[in-house]
Amino acid sequence: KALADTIEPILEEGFSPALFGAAAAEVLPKVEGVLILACGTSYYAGMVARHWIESIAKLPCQIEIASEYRYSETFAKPNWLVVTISQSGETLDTMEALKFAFSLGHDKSLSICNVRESALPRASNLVFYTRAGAEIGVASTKAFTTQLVALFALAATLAKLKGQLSVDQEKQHLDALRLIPGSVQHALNLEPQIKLWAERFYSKHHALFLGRVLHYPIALEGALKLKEISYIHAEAYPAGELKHGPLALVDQDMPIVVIAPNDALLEKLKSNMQEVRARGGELFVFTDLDSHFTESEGVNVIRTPRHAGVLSPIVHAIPVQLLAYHTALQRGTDVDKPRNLAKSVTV
Ligand code: F1P
Repeated sequence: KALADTIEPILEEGFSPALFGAAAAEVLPKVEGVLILACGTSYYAGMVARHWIESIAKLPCQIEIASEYRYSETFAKPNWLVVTISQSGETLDTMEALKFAFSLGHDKSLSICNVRESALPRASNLVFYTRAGAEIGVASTKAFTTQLVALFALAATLAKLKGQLSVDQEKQHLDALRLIPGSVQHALNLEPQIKLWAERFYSKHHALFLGRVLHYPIALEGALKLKEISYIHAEAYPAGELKHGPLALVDQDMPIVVIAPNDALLEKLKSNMQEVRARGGELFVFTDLDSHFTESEGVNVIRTPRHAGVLSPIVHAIPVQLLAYHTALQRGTDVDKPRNLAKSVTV
């Protein structure tokens, strides 16, 4: 529902500046680059968006961890749009990063936020409110997928304004967005299978998550959710980085979750998976319904819906979040109120 509600105005308007507030018709056509600032899960949404903005809008895009940005010796980039992403709209690090960007001379800002009239949208020229509804848990979950939808709409709108999106391409992207709530429902229906995996995860002390390019941030999200709510130490790597260090950690006690959509990188991922199997690591692979990837000794497979093209990260976010959720339930932790964490980090 959160996704369908967030997608609805986009399907009605098309990729139009009107989606981003009254001032957007004037501001967005001038944009020559995008600087994304965010923390945690919201930062991972920004990492996916960087690929969309560069590949669809053909604009340069930089992403910075908000808690670090204000300590860097950097400079303003003329006509760049500063995009903050935050579920709560109150995260202090993100707010301070935005103020720092303003102090450098940036004057165009967009807040992608789930809470109306919170600090970040109030401080920004433009706003897109995600419609994820109330996030009950401390760990951000459904906000993530709605942020991805908002960021995709931003990439496509900038592309259209820059003459990079034909009428046909716009239609294709809108059609793909229309299919997303159904695909996500399908992914949610995988819960019984994911629960069986969680029964094998909950006694583990460590886990690795692998993905590539658009799906590396999904691996990061899977690892963060597992850390936040089940307190299992988890790390995510771009699969090609395995051989540059983390492979040394792999043995029979290290489960390895792989985000393996049916895209051009699947063959490369397969060779990364063979490297893991050769060291005795057990693989837990999320692939798409239409991929030829199959189970074998030490390789467990769950099939998400048909490959969703560039929107695939939205669909693949669901099973990794469900895996963390069911693992946490098995461990008996409080999934809504993880220890040491606050809903919006305001200190
Ligand atoms: C950012 C965030 C969440 C994370 C955790 C702490 O919040 O890092 O992504 O799950 O609960 O806060 P926000 O800026 O998106 O509200």
